Amino acid sequence: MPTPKPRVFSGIQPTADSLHLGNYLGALKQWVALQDDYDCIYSVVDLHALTVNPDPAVLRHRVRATAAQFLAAGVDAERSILFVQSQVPQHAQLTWLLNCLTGFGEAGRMTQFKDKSAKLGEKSITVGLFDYPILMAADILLYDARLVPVGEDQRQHLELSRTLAARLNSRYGEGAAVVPEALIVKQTAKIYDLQEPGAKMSKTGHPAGIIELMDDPKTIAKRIKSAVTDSGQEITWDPREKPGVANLLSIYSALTGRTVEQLVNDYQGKLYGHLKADLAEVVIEALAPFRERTALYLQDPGQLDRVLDQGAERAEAIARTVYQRVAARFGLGQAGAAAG
Ligand code: AQP
Repeated sequence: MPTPKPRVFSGIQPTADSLHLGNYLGALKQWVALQDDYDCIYSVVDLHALTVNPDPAVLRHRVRATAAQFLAAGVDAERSILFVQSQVPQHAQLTWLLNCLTGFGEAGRMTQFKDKSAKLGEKSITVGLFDYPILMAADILLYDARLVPVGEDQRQHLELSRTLAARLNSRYGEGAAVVPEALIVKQTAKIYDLQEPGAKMSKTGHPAGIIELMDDPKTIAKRIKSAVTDSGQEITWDPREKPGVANLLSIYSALTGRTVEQLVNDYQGKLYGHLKADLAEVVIEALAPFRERTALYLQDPGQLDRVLDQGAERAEAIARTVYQRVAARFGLGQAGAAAG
C-alpha cells in the first residue's frame, strides 16, 4: 500500500468580495502547488469572519465568491478537499476543548488581536475576536495537519497551534495531536500596502493600498501607478530604506519568476515610472484569466454549492474521527471511545 501523503490544512476568511495579491502570493499560490505532493484540505473559514459581525447576506455571497476564487486559482476540488468551515461542526466543538487548555494571558498576547481590536474600538471587540487563534488551532488540529501554508502575519497564531498540540500530547499522552509546521515562503511572506509600505496589504485596509484579484485592468494600473515609492530615483533592493520599491519588486518577482537581482539588473538606469508601468502589465496579464474563471464559477452557484457540500462531507469524515479521539482523551464521550 502506498504511504499516505502528509496532510496540509489552510483557510482564508470570506471578509471581502475579492481576495488580494497578499492572500494570493502569501497563501493561495502555495496551496495550489502543494496539491501534487500533499493531501490538501482548504477551507473558506466563515466562522472566523463572524468575529467582525458581517451582514448575513453579504457573508453568504462572500463565502461563494471566496470559494470560486480558490477554484479559479487552481484548487482542485477532486484531488484536495475544499469546504466551508461552518458546515463541519467539529471546528466549534474542538475550539471549546482547546479554550479550556489555553491560558487567558497566552491568548491575550496575540498581536493580531491587539491590532484589530485597536482598529475596531472597544465597543466592537467580541469574545470571538479574542478566541480567533484558538479556533484556528482547532481548524488545523482537527485534520492532523503537518503543514500549514500561510503568510508571515499568521506565524504567531501557528506557534500557538503548535503549543496547544504539544500540550495535548504532554497532558493526555502522545498521539493526542499532530504538531503542525508553518510553511511561510520568505519572498512573499508579507506583501505590503501600496500606500503604506510599512503595513501588510489587508482586505480591510484602505482600497488605494490594495490590489484585489478581481480588480479590472484600469484599477490595477491606477493603484500601481500611485503606489508610494520614495524620493530617490534608483531601482535597488533595499527593504529598509526603500520599502515601497522593494514591495513592487517582490510582487514582480513572484509573478514572473525572475529573481529580484535579475529585475534590479533589468531596471538599471530606468525610473520608478518604468518599473510601475511594466509591473501593471504583469499584474493585469496574470489576473485576467483568474477573473474570467471566477466569473464562470459564480455563474452557476448551484454547482458551486454541490462542490462545497461534497467537500464538507469529506472533511467531516476526517474531523469526526479526530474530534472523537481528542474528546475521549479529555474523558468525554462514551467509555468505548476512550479505548480507540
Ligand atoms: N499582505 C499579506 N502578505 C502575505 N500573506 C498574506 N495573507 C494575508 N495578508 C497577506 C495571508 O492570506 C491568508 C488569508 O488570510 P485571512 O483572510 O484568513 O486573514 P488575514 O491574514 O487577516 O488577511 P487579511 O487580508 O488581512 O484579512 P482581514 O483584513 O479580513 O483581516 C493567510 O494565510 C495570511 O497569512
